[in-house]
Amino acid sequence: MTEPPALEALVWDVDGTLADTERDGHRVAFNRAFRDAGGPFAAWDWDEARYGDLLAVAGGPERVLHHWRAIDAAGAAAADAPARVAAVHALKTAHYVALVRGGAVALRPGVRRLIADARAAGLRLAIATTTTPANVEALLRHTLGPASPGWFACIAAAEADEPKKPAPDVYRRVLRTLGLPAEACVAFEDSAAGTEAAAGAGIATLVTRNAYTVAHRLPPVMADLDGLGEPACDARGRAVSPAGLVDWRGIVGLEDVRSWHRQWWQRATAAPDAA
Ligand code: XBP
Ligand code: MG
Repeated sequence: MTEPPALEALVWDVDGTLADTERDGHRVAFNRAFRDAGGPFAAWDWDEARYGDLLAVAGGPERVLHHWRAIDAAGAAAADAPARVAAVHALKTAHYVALVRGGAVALRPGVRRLIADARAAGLRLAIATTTTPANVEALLRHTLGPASPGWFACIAAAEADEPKKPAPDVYRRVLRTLGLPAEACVAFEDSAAGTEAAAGAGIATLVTRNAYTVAHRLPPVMADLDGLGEPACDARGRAVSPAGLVDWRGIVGLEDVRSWHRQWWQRATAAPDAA
């Protein structure tokens, strides 16, 4: 068995992982944009359940087009449809940024603590997200402070022509930018698509499920939890151990992340008959 690589970087998903942004942030922003845009969008109003279904489609513009095709295939196929989608999504991003700046979205428990501990320990930080760059900037600045975007060695957000999660492209872009092998990183994700993207890039993943992703079927992960936990509020779930995934409860600290990362790679590199 080869010695597992040292952990050098934490790679964070944004929506649903750093913060529960979808229900009270993105969904509200979309609905406000639909009202502003009028025309074919004037009567649209995504409730929590419909938005939860639409989260299966990565990317806001893609989500709008998917819904439009479902309710009016001819309208969605019109020559001006792409421009209308782009325009309503630009309105949505403006509303989302305003909502974040207005305090509509808070970091999930434990995120601020773990990021601070990782920085103090000299680990590098990165972001791998499907969302629009302006959304990441607004969330980081409003929740972690104006200097916080500079804490991240790489902020990989939605880029034209790059396949979105569950494609691994955004995580591979982070690895290239960091100049690190996948084995030296841990990804933090909330969803099946995000975890598949990280796994596709070969990165061990710690999942913190949320209300929208509680029932997602995941590929193998190093930890499958309901959060990172904080004093008086333990995280619960399962985490890797020499015996495989076992029940775990507590407050996720950097040493837990390091231990799970080490055990994940020990199991991954163990000779098959030793497993
Ligand atoms: C979540 C997404 C994004 C957001 C909406 O990204 O899929 O599409 O829901 O943001 P992740 P946009 O979990 O990878 O952070 O409207 O800017 O796409
Ligand atoms: Mg996510």
